[in-house]
Parts: sequence; structure tokens; C-alpha cells
Amino acid sequence: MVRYQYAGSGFRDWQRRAGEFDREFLLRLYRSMLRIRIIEEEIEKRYHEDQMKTPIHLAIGQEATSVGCCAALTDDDLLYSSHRTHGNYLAKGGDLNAMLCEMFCRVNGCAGSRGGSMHLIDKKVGMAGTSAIVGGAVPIATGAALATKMQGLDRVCVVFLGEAGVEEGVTSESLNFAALKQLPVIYFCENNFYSVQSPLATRQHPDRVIWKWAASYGMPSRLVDGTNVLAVYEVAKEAVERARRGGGPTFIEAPVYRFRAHGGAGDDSKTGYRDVVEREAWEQVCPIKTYHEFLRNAGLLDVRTHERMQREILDETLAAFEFAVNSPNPEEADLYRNVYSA
Ligand SMILES: Cc1ncc(C[n+]2csc(CCOP(=O)(O)OP(=O)(O)O)c2C)c(N)n1
Ligand SMILES: [Mg+2]
Repeated sequence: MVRYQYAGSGFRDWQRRAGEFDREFLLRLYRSMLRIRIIEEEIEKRYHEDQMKTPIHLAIGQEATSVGCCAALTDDDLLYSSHRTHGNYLAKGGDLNAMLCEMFCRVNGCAGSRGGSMHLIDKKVGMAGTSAIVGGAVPIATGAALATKMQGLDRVCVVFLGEAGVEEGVTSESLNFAALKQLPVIYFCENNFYSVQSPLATRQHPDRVIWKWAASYGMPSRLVDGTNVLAVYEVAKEAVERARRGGGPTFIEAPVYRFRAHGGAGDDSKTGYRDVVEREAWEQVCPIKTYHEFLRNAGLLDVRTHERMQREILDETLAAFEFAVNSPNPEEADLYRNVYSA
């Protein structure tokens, strides 16, 4: 049974708007999505070797949300996220070598090899941190936005959460507080309809439409096609501009679909919690595929440029894996450094 269908209109209305954007910018968005996809596919390919000492949650199929949103941010803006982190980290400009070292548990890891895939951080580019606790990053981003406002900084804080993050009490508290205090924070909800293997319909009442629920806290709330990188960019840009000029928080809900299992490599649809036909239908509106068609139709991307891009990204990816596997393991004496316990 197909439960969740794509309800967007793709790039149909965007073709006539192609000229509004700079070609370099449009290609940069494409490259960024393709890069995330190629890197994650390589992670997936090697995961069974069991050299990566971390659980993984691939965002294959969800690249447009990370890339579209981060294109509206500067390095000074802060990004927080959950357990499905790779796309967020890379789109924000996080260091690939440091990310892979973290996953291989090597000394050059971005979290000192303590955190693995679910705890990525790169302060230089405003990748402020990720949390494996569902909804856990939401109050942290809200607190960062409070600090931003109190210190009078020109900075916007963004937090990615899955639709299950909405079910955590702390998310309600955070939205209420952010609206009350008019904080410069954006709640970006990637609604992929599943929490591990539980469909949304078994977890939230059908009358509770997520973006409308968020609006009831007293903040602008938007629904945007999460497979359309340009639509995401536009909505994020509007929210960022509002936050910067003191206009307070925004909530964004973006329907997306993950093409792989909740965790690990490969797809798990055959276990029966979702229909393979449902996944295949969403693959037809893959954010990279549809945007590629848009660029080709607009005459902005030719076959050779595309092939060169793929080659460059794959070379970069393989070199980063090489760097990670050749980085040393942490020293035993370092085990308790930076570990705090009360
Ligand atoms: C507070 C809490 N409860 C349960 C879990 C176990 N868990 C890890 S990921 C996940 C699913 C979260 O779904 P969603 O927020 O929609 O993100 P998605 O995995 O779909 O990207 C759950 C229940 C957890 N990590 N933290
Ligand atoms: Mg989900």
C-alpha cells in the first residue's frame, strides 16, 4: 500500500524563472547535492567492511533540503542537526576529511573520534553540532539564538529536525520560547513520513498538519517541496532575512523521502513497513535527477561539464577515504581527554 505520495509540482513553474539566478550559483547547488550523494554512496559501499566504527543514517534522497537551506546561510550562521547528519555537515561547508576520520574513529576526526557519524561539528564554518537524541538539538539551537540576540550578533541559528522531532515535548517548549522572545532561529523539519519503521499516521493525528501546528505558536510557518532545491532556497532565504532583521523565528516543513533504510546500508522496505512501490515513486522525483533535468532544459549544464563534475567529486571522495584510513588510531592515553562526567 502506498501511504505517502509526492504532492509537489517539480520544476514545472521554475523553468521560466531560470534567468533570475546566476548560472554559477545554480551549478553550485547541483554540485553540492551531487557531492553529498556520491560521498554517501561511497560510505554505503564500504560500510559492510566494518572499518567505520559508527552507526550511519544516510540522507540519500534528501539532499535538496540541506543544500537549499545552507545556500541561504553564511559561515557565521550556526547550523544544528540530528542523527541524519552527513548532508547537513557537508552543505554547511564541513571538512570532508575530518568527517570521514570521525567515522573511521581516527585522530583527525572532527569530534576527536569520540562522536561518530551522529556527532559532527566544524566550528570554522558554523556547523555547530548534531545530536543523536531525537529533538535534542532543538533547544540547543534555541539557546544559541537567545545568546545571539542578547549579544546583539548578526547571526541566524538553524536546526534540522525530522518529523519525529516534532513529537518531543522539548520542541513545543522551544517553539513557544522562540516566538515569545522573537529569536533569530529557523526550525527546519524534514518530513520523510517515517520514524525508523513507524509511519507518521501511527504517531500523529491526521488533523495535525505539522507546518500549521507550528504556526499556532505564533511564528511564520511554511510548507515547501523538499525535493526542489530552488524552492527550499527561496523559503530559507526569506526566513533568514526575517531573522536577521529582528523579525523572529520561522518554521519550515519540507516533505522528503529517504531512499535507504533508517540506519545502515541498503534499503529495508522489503521488511514490510513501507511499500517498495512507494519508494520507487519517490525515486522518480529524486532531487538530483529533477534538478539535473531542469538545468539541462535551461541549457545550463552540458554532458561534458556534468561528467567532469562527477569525476572531480569521485576523486575528492576517494582521496578523503584514503586520508581517513591512513590516519592513526587514537592513543589509549587519550581515552578520557575531553570526556566529562559528574
Ligand atoms: C529521544 C529519542 N527517542 C528515540 C530515539 C531512537 N531514534 C533514533 S532515530 C529515530 C527516528 C527519528 O525520526 P525522525 O525524527 O523523523 O528522523 P528521520 O530518521 O526520519 O530522519 C528514533 C526514534 C532517540 N534517538 N532519541
Ligand atoms: Mg522521519
